[in-house]
Amino acid sequence: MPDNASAQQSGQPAQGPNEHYHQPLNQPRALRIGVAGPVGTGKSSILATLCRELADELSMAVVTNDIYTDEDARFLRSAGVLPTERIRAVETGACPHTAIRDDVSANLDAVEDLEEAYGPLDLVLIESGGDNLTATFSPALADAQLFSIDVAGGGDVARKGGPGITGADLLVINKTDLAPHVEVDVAAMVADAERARDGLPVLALSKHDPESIARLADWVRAVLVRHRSGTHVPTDPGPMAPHSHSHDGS
Ligand SMILES: Nc1nc2c(ncn2[C@@H]2O[C@H](COP(=O)(O)OP(=O)(O)O)[C@@H](O)[C@H]2O)c(=O)[nH]1
Ligand SMILES: [Mg+2]
Repeated sequence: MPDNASAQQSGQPAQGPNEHYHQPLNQPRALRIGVAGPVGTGKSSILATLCRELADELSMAVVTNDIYTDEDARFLRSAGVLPTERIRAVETGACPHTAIRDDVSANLDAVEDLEEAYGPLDLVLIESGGDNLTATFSPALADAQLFSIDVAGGGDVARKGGPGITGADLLVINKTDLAPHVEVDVAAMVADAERARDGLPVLALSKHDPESIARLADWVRAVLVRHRSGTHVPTDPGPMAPHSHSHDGS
């Protein structure tokens, strides 16, 4: 149903399972959302959660990036949240951050293959390999990006900055259910993050907290509305931590 629902929304005729689809030139391609952040902060879990929440209303696919394995793709396939063939792994070799930032061709090929095979797609989620704490997506690959940190990393992570924390379209402070166990004050962590982000949104999330999951899904829906109306502008959080100095020659 999601394929047909999407096709009808976009004015395309509904298709049978064996028909081959080509993206019409005048139709916006799928929204591509990147999910970055340090290893273990819950990126794969966020992808699984979003698939669970949105796959009934949107036609979706997933691309994962791993150094030598397809571990993340296998986790997501076994979670049963999307048809397995809609989950592709890009094996990046030594530098997963390069594959999402400097040379995004393998990722773009994976996204385009998925669109060709299962299109029209509404949403493609891309998980970063996460070998680098500050890795961010190139806007040539991700239209919008979410950066994930977790309370288990300590309450001061949000204050330490870095391009994902300060500039990603959404900062997720994940695993809030663990906060009491690691003596972190979630409200203070959110406030620190908000100060670092100059008005960009911050979301306290736990896979065990349905309200927070609903807010995450609503953020994706809102980006999709802007993407479809042509008002969403992909931005680059930047390759390095922000710094301030004058460029006016003074
Ligand atoms: N308690 C708790 N654990 C979580 C949450 N999200 C993810 N995890 C766990 O954190 C670990 C790492 O998650 P994963 O999604 O693989 O992180 P990734 O390396 O960033 O992709 C796994 O054991 C998850 O079950 C959460 O909201 N709460
Ligand atoms: Mg993962």
